[in-house]
Amino acid sequence: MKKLDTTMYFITDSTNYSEEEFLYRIEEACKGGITLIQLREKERTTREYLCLAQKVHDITKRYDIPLIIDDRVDIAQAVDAEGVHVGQSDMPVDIARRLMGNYKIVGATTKTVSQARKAYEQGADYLGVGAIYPTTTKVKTVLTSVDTLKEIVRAVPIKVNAIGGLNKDNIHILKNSGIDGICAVSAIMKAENPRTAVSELKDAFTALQSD
Ligand code: TZP
Ligand code: MG
Repeated sequence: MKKLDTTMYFITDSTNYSEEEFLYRIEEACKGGITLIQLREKERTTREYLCLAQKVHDITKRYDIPLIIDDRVDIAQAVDAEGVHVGQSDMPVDIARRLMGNYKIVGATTKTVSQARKAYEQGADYLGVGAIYPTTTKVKTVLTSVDTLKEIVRAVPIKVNAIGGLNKDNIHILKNSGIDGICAVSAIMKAENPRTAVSELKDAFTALQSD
């Protein structure tokens, strides 16, 4: 596995976009400087998910940005994606790790310290923790406090990203939390200009880390 950089992790949502517009936005986000991308599809058939994953991977490979597939180890393997992301109701991390092998990225969603420790022990490379703020993205989730996020950061030696309602104007609450990066869907996906949105969000996160 290449060195994992979760600093600016873009999670996609193709809802309400034509395929052409969706792929264009992904390419723009790549140009803006995302460091990791997750294809997250909840409504598609296996065939549709697979075809879209192939097209997305064709783009991300050109920019050397690792592609993570949400929920589906089989799709990740079928398109030789760089990794898979599993939630608490998906494939358990240890099984995902066994199926994906040691050279692929396995990420997990965790909302408590015990879930985080377990995911780490089972072989996760990074954790997504949230939702920090209420989100407009379709997801079954509850809010996670910044205090819990900080406890998780201290509890595991792997990368921890915050997720949920994050944008350039509200990530200041993550200052001194020790996180490695931020995950964003809407702030990039729904932006008028995804490329600019990425670079602004990335700048805001870098500023947070430095001052
Ligand atoms: N898990 C917790 S919140 C969330 C997921 C997948 C969605 C985040 O989307 P947004 O638009 O960045 O709030
Ligand atoms: Mg999932």
